[in-house]
Amino acid sequence: MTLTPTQLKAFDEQGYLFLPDCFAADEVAVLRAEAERIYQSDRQEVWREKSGAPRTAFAAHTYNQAFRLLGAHPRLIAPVEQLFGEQLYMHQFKINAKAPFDGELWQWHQDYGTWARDDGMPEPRAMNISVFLDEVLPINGPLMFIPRSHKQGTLAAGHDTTTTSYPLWTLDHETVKRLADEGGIVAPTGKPGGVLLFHGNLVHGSTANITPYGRIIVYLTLCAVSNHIRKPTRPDWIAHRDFTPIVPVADDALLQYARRYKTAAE
Ligand SMILES: O=C(O)CCC(=O)C(=O)O
Repeated sequence: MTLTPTQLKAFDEQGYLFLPDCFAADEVAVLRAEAERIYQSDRQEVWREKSGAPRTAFAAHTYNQAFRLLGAHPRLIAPVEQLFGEQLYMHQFKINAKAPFDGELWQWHQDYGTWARDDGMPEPRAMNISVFLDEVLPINGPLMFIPRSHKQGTLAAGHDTTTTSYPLWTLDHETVKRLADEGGIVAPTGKPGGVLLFHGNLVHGSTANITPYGRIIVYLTLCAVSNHIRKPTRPDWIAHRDFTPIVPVADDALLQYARRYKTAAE
């Protein structure tokens, strides 16, 4: 999958792109079933909300075959390689739950702020590319972006270790208001199988989910290999130390796996 000149221009201007219908229903079904299985496990990589509901599961691409195939999927790797002009490694891999009723917020932040301060990443040459496993609705805690905020560089931030179970470098209200007055706020929504990619400096956050509708999104943080982290402080299952370039799998690898999985379950 290659981004068109129009998509490249939109990404450069707005800081994000939504690509609907990237993954088929069978591909999403196997990922969704495996995500639920992982959330029920008691692995250290499964991070929970204060209520005990799952918040995020880290590093599933290292121990789960469906997520391993997703983590090397050409539909995700190719557009980011195109944007950075070099091969990529996996800096972080998360399956964010935003659980029905209990999914808590993500404060306003820039991802690169955390990668730079906590992991020693030299430049914002990494980005999140996310796959919707549930329908993302205006009401179930969609990601909210401040368009064009990626043009502001890396902003001053404070280390918030108390608001949720997950420490994050967050922006103050004054900064968020100034940027929102300039760029507005958008919340891209869409069906399962849609993909959202966004610049490492794009300011974003999400509200709590008090609806009965869950909102699982998988985030691959893909980093240009030459931009590998230099001073990691977080565990290696949060900020990976394997800088080997990702070799994409075949485009139908996940689909074939999903079909075998479905047959075995019948
Ligand atoms: O999943 C969400 O709602 C937000 C996740 C996020 O902001 C992040 O991983 O940086």
